[in-house]
Amino acid sequence: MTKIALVTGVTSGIGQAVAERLAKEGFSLIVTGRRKECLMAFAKKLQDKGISVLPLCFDVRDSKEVEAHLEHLPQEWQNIDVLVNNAGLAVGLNPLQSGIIEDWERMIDTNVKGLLYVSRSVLPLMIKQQKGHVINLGSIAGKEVYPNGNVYCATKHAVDAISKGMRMDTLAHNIKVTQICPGAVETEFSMVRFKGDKQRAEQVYKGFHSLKAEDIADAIAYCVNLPEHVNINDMVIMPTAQANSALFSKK
Ligand code: NDP
Ligand code: 8X3
Repeated sequence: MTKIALVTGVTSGIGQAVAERLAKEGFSLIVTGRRKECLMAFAKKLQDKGISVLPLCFDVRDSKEVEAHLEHLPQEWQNIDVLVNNAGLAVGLNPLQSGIIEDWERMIDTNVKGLLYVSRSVLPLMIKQQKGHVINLGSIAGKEVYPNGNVYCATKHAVDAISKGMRMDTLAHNIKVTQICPGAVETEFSMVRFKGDKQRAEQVYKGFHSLKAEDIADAIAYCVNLPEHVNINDMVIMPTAQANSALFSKK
């Protein structure tokens, strides 16, 4: 039987690369995002290759929308084998004392509450099957705090804690929980963080070889393809030129 993966946030970056990679691995895909045109175009691209795709357009911050979409899936899409909780963002890079409350709320609502809402809807489906694999996108920012990273780092530390808690709570149900923690990956991430300031965003990835979204997709494919009895709990993946969240070798 074809396996089903649900990947959140496939309209760009890591989520898109992961969905493409899992399609190559033979999965049918439930894909999500807010930008409807991007989402539908991406779904069509995969469907044109003969892959079964169910695109669902919703905002992970809205618990009612999440419930409406994920708790009423067509019967043939309910046996989800893999959930990739990828949708997330950083907004701003300000000292805490001059932080923008709206930015904090966007990050907390998306990275923490959104991931919880999606998991709350999907885990019961996995428990019903007594199997499943949840992959949470954490970050090096969930392992270390860097200057001005305050709230983004806090949300990714929360993902770290939620991943550990989820692993404990679903242990008896044969569910794997993997956290993937990348360093700098060149995606739309910095454009979003700097609110469309292209020059500032490009600066982040200048002078070193950053990770590409496909590198993270490779790592996720590795985790997903392991034998039934093996789980990677936690994976920190860095560019060779990045030692920790703040230290880079830039030429
Ligand atoms: P991108 O900005 O390229 O992609 C983010 C994706 O998340 C988009 O598809 C976006 O879709 C979706 N998304 C954002 N907010 C929402 C929302 N409220 N509801 C639904 N979907 C949403 O960034 P990345 O690919 O880099 O980021 C993916 C994940 O990886 C994030 O969790 C990020 O924190 C994490 N990460 C990124 C790193 C990096 O350096 N790039 C490093 C470590 C971790 P849309 O706008 O259509 O809703
Ligand atoms: C994204 C990587 O180092 O900008 O999570 O926080 S970092």
